Amino acid sequence: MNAPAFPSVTDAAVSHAGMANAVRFLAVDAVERAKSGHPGMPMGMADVATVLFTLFLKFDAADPNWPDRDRFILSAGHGSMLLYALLHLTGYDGVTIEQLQAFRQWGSKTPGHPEYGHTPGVETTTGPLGQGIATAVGMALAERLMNARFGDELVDHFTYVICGDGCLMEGLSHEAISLAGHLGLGKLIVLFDDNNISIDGNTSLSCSDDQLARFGASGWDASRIDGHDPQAIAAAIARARRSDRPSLIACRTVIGYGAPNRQGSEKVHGAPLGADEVAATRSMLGWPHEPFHVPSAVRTRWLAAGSRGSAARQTWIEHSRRACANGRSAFHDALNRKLPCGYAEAISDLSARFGVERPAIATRQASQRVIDAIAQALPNLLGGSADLTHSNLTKAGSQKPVSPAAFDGSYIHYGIREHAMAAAMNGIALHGGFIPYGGTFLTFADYSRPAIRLAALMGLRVIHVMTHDSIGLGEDGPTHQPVEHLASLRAIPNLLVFRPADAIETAEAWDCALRAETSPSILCLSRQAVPAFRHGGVETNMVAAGAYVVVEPSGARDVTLIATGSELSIALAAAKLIERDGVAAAVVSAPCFELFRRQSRDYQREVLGDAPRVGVEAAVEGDWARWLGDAGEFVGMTGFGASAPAETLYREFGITPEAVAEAAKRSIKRAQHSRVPRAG
Ligand SMILES: Cc1ncc(C[n+]2csc(CCOP(=O)(O)OP(=O)(O)O)c2C)c(N)n1
Repeated sequence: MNAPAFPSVTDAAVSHAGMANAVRFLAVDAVERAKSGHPGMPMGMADVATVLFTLFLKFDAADPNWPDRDRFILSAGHGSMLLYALLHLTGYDGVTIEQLQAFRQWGSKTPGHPEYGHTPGVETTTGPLGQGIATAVGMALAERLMNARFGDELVDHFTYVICGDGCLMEGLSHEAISLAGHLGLGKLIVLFDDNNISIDGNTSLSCSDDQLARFGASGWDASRIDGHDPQAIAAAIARARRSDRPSLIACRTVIGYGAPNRQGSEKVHGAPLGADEVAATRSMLGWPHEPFHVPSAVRTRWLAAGSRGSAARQTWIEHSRRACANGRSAFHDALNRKLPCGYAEAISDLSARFGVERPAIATRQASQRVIDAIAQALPNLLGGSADLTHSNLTKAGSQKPVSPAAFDGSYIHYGIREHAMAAAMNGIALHGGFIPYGGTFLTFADYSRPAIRLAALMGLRVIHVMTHDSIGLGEDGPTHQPVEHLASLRAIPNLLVFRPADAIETAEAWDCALRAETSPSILCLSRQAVPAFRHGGVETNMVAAGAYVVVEPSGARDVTLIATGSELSIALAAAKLIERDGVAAAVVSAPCFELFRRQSRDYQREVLGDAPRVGVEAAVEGDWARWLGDAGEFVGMTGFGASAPAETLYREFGITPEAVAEAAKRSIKRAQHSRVPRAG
């Protein structure tokens, strides 16, 4: 817990300046070679990063995934070369000098912005400003939660963030800072690149915030230092590590430090310096070396920094071995991404019960029953809601709220901070040890969308429980009624958007989401009750197929009705209506387009059939057309909803069994018409 004894940063054989300049010039040379990138930030923050990595950061380059390592988040992702230079110099496998020379090129380990899972040592994908700091809040929270469960010997690390003015101007930072301050995340330390410059010029163009006062008001320790004075940097970090509050260290720096004609100006933010300025910088900083050359004494000292944590890691391995002396341990179970056997039993018992009871309840209520049924079998399930717990029905009876005095809890009251909730859940998933889920209304998915997109890009198992999923929510009106959200969320690659139609499908959707180790999920759930249509006794998870046949007529199909969620019962009623007129309709439930897309062509054809198709969903059409074909028709919304009881809205907006029946008949006619060969 105490600050490490650090040598005077100037009395080692290689000076601090030599170490920091190695970082600076790798960044300068890589940006120059790529002819694009951001040299200013790495040049400005090289001193801070050097002090952090050589004296404080607990890490071992030989094992980038050691669970008790400190986390380092480069929230200012545009300064990616700062991170790549550090990873290279400290000896991360694969981050070679050739990779730095291939900065921003196809297939390299050094993409424009840091990408999780692509480069060892990159803890999260950053680039959209503000995401890194908010993700880090989730990591720091996960650390405390794990610490409360497993103790200092197994979990005791810091989360460090480098962010810039841009991250702090983003609204997301406010939510994140506020949440971290409330929870008293003392092991979160933010190093703010306080250089007063962003792309347009001086930050005074657009911002007059007193950042220290702002963080102070949210319960942080906040101080300002000279970001080029290694002693001051070290002292501030040491102080921050002793604090029981999160800490902001505003590091006053000069962007592009050392570039004589460009430093301190926006000109150095996001463009190569150019050959003349690079030469002038070499001369000003006393760095006569060829591009990409690091003198061996400097290299040796950096590599030593990279293995500084080796002894701590060995000690941790011993502790970890002791923890599972009897073969298994709760700690290792938590880190294991596989679901325990107890979970499988709990979820299949519940599905069977739903099959017998056939409850006509809202899918959000079914979800509540799922959570209650699995919470104890899944001790690493970490729930929460953005202040809609009683509407989202996200809290299991057994879950205790998390608070600064109770990190052993497993339910987070995120407050009305949807975006920070989504980003923090990403951080929790990245940290390891938990499966996070969090609730809000589907219409507010837009507030969290940037973080959801990053979860999909990173392939994180994060579960969003989004209730009140259509006009079916009724009287709250069009502000609260999602219409375009399903379509827009389905457009995000690798995001599983589920819209279950009854209690059994809800249990199956939860099961899919929990088993999706490399995809985030959104469970879109109804406020209003829906009838049960599935019977018990089906062992297979039907939702996992994305879409499946619910009703198959005995003879050939005249039409196929495809619906999701609360509209499935409308499709089923429509099928009965047209049956009276001798029309044979199949009914397909399509709870997850993305999973259906992943099925074989044969299976898709089998489900969709050759007959004309009608889609039913109380939302805008989006990409339904791809499933409906030329003759098909969509019954849904074409604009915003309105404030009225749900039944009135369904009637007024024409989403009824009668309307579906009419659409079916029209589709059949259209199909027949198109089959008649044209004369002449
Ligand atoms: C959400 C978001 N908006 C805009 C951008 C484009 N952008 C990249 S860096 C930057 C300016 C950041 O300024 P600052 O954090 O002060 O970085 P510095 O100039 O000090 O490197 C902007 C607007 C972005 N990456 N993310």
